[in-house]
Amino acid sequence: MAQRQGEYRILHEAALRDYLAGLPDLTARLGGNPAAWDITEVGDGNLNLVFIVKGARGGVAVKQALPYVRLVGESWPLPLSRAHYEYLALTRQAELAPGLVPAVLHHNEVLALTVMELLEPHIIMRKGLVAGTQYPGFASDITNFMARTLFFTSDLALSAAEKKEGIAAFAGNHALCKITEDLIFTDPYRIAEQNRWTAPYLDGLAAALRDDMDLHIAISRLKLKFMASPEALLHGDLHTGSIMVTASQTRVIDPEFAFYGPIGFDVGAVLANLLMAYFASAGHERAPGERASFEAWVLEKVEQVWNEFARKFLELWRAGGTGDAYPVSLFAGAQGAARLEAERLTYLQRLFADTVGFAAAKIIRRIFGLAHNIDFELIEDAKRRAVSEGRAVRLARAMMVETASFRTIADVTDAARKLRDWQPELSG
Ligand code: SR1
Ligand code: MG
Repeated sequence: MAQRQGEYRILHEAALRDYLAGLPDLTARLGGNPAAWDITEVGDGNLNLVFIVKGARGGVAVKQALPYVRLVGESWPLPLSRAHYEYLALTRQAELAPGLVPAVLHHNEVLALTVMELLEPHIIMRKGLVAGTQYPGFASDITNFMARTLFFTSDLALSAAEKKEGIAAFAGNHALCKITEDLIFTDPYRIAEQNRWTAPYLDGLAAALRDDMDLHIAISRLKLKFMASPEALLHGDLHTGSIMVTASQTRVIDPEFAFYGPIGFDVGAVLANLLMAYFASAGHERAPGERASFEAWVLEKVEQVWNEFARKFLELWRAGGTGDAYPVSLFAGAQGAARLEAERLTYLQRLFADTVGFAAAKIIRRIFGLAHNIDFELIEDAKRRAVSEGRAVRLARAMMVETASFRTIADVTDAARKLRDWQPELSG
């Protein structure tokens, strides 16, 4: 399936057609005359080219890494090797969480190109959330994905050797980690050329963030945890733009930021993006209360995602905690079993605190950093957008600096609910 030949070149439509036409499995899947295939570039992410190719019989999605950050241009080079790590992660995730990631049909290391099954009629979840759509299967699917991929790549499930081989396999993806280290954990808290926010309304808040030493300590602790806690194989960018959905199906895409890091970073990403969908919702309503049931659903999902994840992770640990951490031989007998169970709950409580902190970091970066999200960006009226963003930042600051005051996920949703109609002080 994986191929290594020739030299890297960017494949635009004609070159891509020729390339695919030379791959018998794919031409069979697409069907018809290659000259008649419909090829459209649909990439709206920050880094890559993405094509949808449709033939007489079927379709495929093609992703090619560019040697630079698409959002910024050639002035920001980025290694093509990210396509290799994405391929590796997709392959591992498919083994651990079958049916929850797109099937890889072909991969070419040199071209940094991966051909995947076409997810149709799935849409990017973030777009659905902006439209106010509810996804009944989402919490169950995403918690299966996270519990299984995170537990089975951790020291709780693996031998020390297997775990270290996993870390080594992804250690070269450090350029992508560096993006996260800069854009999430550093730049929003200092003057950085690429920062932006809803000016002038959030000018005061942006300045306050730069002077807030409690926040700087909290974000730096989280940054260290991100850099120095290889707990499990993370997706690494698990926002609602990396999830495709229908009413009944969920697929996790785009794991090019994959590496061994702290489990709470992935779980926090999902919660942060649901919380942003919640706060953005007020900016999308055309009449007061119009999206009340959607907003209630989103907060219910915030609770379910944490509670279901924790339950499933614990179940996997109880049933299969045969990794080299917590050796079974140290917890023999009824007393050992009871102490180990208490320790599992302590572990989950620590993981919850990490998750709350990382979720906060993910919110703040989308409001003051380089890469924003359409939840807020599609609120046309800048003042209304700033109000929604200001509420989200208020919650995020509390989650990051007063993390210990959030003991349960209901503490998070209660705080979010109380901020629904709070009026932030705006500049300008
Ligand atoms: C320069 S890349 C900006 C962001 O896009 C990706 O989706 C990641 O979230 C990254 O931080
Ligand atoms: Mg992406």
